[in-house]
Amino acid sequence: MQERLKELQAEAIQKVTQAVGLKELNDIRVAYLGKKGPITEVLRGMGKLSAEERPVMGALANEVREAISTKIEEKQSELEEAAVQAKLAAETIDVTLPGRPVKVGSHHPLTKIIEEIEDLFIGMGYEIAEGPEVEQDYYNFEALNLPKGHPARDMQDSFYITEEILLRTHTSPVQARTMEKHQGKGPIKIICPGKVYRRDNDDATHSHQFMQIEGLVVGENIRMSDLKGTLEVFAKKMFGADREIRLRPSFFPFTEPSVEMDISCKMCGGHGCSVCKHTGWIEILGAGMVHPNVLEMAGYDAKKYSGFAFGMGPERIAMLKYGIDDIRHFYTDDVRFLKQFAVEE
Ligand code: 2U9
Repeated sequence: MQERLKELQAEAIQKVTQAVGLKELNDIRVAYLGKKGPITEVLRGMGKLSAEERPVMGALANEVREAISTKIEEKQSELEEAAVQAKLAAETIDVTLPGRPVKVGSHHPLTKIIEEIEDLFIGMGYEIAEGPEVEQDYYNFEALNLPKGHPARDMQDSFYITEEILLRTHTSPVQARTMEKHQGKGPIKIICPGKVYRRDNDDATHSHQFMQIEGLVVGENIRMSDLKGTLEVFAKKMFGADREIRLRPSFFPFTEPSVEMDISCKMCGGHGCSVCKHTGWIEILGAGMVHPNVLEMAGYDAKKYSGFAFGMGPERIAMLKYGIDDIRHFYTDDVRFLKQFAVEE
C-alpha cells in the first residue's frame, strides 16, 4: 500500500509538471484527489491493516494528497502568470512607433478645375447659379432661340425622357431660368457649372456625360468689349499672364454675334506644335452677345438691356492644363489616375 501511494504521488506530480492548461490541471486534480480517485481506492484496503499501521498509512495518504495538491497550486499559479504575461505581451503598445499614416483622399481633377474657375469669377463679382439636370424642352432649347424643328437641335443629340422632358444638353437653361426669375428687371452676373448629357458614343474626346461651365452677364449697357475684357482676364488667370487671346467669328443660335476664343499655345508660344496642331492657337470656349430673341423670351426688353454669355467644357480645360489624353479618365474612377492630382492643398 505504501509503495502504491508513493507511485501515485510520483505519477500525479509528473502529469502536473507536464500540464499545459488550467483545464488539464483541474482534470488531474479531480482524477487523483477526487472521491473516486486511486488514493481513495488504496485507502479502502485500510481495514486489512493492524491498529498500529492504520494511523501511519492514513498520515502517509494525507502527505501524498498534500504533496499533489501543493504541486497543482504551484502549477496553477505558474500557468495563470504565464497567461497574464502573454496577454501583456500581446497588448503591449510601443508608444515610440510612428503613427500610422491616415489615407487622405484628394479632390478630383475636374473638381479642382471647376472650383478654380468658380473662384476666379466669384472674384469678379459673379454668383453661382444651379438648376435641374432633368430639364424641360422649353428651357433647354426654345428659350435659347432653338424652336422645335431647328436644325441646330440635331447637333445636340439628346436623351429624351418624354416629348417635353430631357436630360439637359448644356447648362444654358439655368441662365434662361435665372433671367425669367428676374422678370426682365435688373442686372445678372452668374456662372452655371454642372453636368450635361449628350447622346454621343464615348471616345477619347467625347463622353455622354460631361461638365460645363457657362456664364451670363445682363445689364443696361453690356458691350462686346466687356466680353473680350472678361475672357482675356479669364485666359490669363487660368493659363498664365503671358497668354494671348483671339476671338474668331462663329455661330450659336443663342448669341449674336458669336465668337470662339483661342489662347496662344503655352507649349510653343504660338509657333506651332503637336499640342496646338501646329496652329499656335488652342480653342478654349465659345461666347457671344446674348441674342435679342433670348432676352425678349426671358422677359427682358432688348432695346434697354444687352448681355454676353460664354460656355466652356472643364474636361477640355483640365485635359489642356494637365496633359490628359482621354476624357474617359475623368469618369472611370481609376485611383492610379486620380491620385496623380493629390497634391498638398
Ligand atoms: C443664355 C444665353 C446665351 C452660352 C454659350 C457657348 C457659347 C459655347 C460650348 C463650349 C464648349 C458648350 O461645353 S461646350 O461643349 N458653349 O460655345 N455657350 S455662348 O450662351 C448662352 C447661354 C444661356 C440664356
